[in-house]
Amino acid sequence: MSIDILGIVNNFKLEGDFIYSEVYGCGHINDTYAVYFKRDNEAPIRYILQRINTQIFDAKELMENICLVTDYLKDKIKEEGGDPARNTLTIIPTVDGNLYYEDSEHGCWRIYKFIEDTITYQSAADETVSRNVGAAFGHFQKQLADFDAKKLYEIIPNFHNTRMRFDALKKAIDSDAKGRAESAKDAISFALEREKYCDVVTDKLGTKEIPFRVTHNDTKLNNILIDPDTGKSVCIIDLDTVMPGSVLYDFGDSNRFGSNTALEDETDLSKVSFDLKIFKAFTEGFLSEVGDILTDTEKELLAFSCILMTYECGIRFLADYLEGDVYFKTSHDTHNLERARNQFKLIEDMESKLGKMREIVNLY
Ligand code: ADP
Ligand code: GN1
Ligand code: MG
Repeated sequence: MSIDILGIVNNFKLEGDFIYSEVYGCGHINDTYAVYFKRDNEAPIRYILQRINTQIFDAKELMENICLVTDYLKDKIKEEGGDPARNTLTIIPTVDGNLYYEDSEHGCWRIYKFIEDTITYQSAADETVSRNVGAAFGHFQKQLADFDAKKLYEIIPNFHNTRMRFDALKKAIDSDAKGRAESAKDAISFALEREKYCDVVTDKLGTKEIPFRVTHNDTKLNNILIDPDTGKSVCIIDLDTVMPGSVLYDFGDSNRFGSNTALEDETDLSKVSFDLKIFKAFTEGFLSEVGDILTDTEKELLAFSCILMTYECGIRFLADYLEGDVYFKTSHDTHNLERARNQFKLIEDMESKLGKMREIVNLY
């Protein structure tokens, strides 16, 4: 079914006349487009248009969260002498003043200012970028330290509850709805053998040995826009999952993706490995911002958190494969299985490097 982009963008307060749109970016969740507008005597302008994935998110709650967080961040950025129009997302309201537009088929659409002159990476960048990204995610943590988490909806409850992700995987294996379990035997055994990882962080959150903080929860490297000239972070995007969580989720998830020498869906597993130099640079940047805030228990678990978040993501891909690709966007039938195998290869490599990873954390 073709989408009437013009009919959608006409509902927003935008400058100029619509020219065309293109599918944009590599996100797994929302449908993202760049939409181009021409203006009199000025260069054309583009915006980011997204159809919110309403199978996953309640659009109203989601956009209220993002509005609160970006308003808060804009004040912080101003205080710091930054550029609030570039250093965080800007929601463009609808002509009726709403945060999103709902079409006649209940599709929910939002528009952000397009942050120009930036790039995203899809796997390990260089050490300078990694250090900067670590510092940027650490700084984000600091900026939100005093944000009142009670104001936020828990937009996806138990998002990083690895035990619940594990139980969901077991259910998917048992029901084997698409008859795919046989083809994923290797990945299933790998996941089941590592059940011991599930409760390490959630147990400590439960006993308050680890504090809840306001965290991003989806810190993969393509959720940060980088200045191609300086390699510095311009903007942390994809604020959909900002909610209370553990700092270990943000640290671990960022390294899951950003310290992988290969793409997340690389099928040549000989290319998949955990790059200790990139990890070291990230850790240095991250701890330069939050080293004095984190508790000893959090610091002790930083290295392990990379394994945990890779494990959690791997079992989510695997469960989605078994359930018939109902959650993550895929381009072919075995895509989620390939992603799961990729994450599991990365875990094997991290397991053999965990001692070194801990030594690196201790340096900072
Ligand atoms: P998803 O939730 O599907 O991952 P994202 O919000 O991360 O969607 O957006 C997908 C991609 O679109 C990003 O990785 C980035 O490349 C691009 N993008 C998103 N928002 C902006 C923006 N405001 N300016 C420039 N690029 C953006
Ligand atoms: C999704 O939205 P995106 O593509 O940045 C997912 C993350 C996974 C990631 C794996 C809301 O992130 O949790 O770690 O894919 N986001 C959501 O690449 O589920
Ligand atoms: Mg994203």
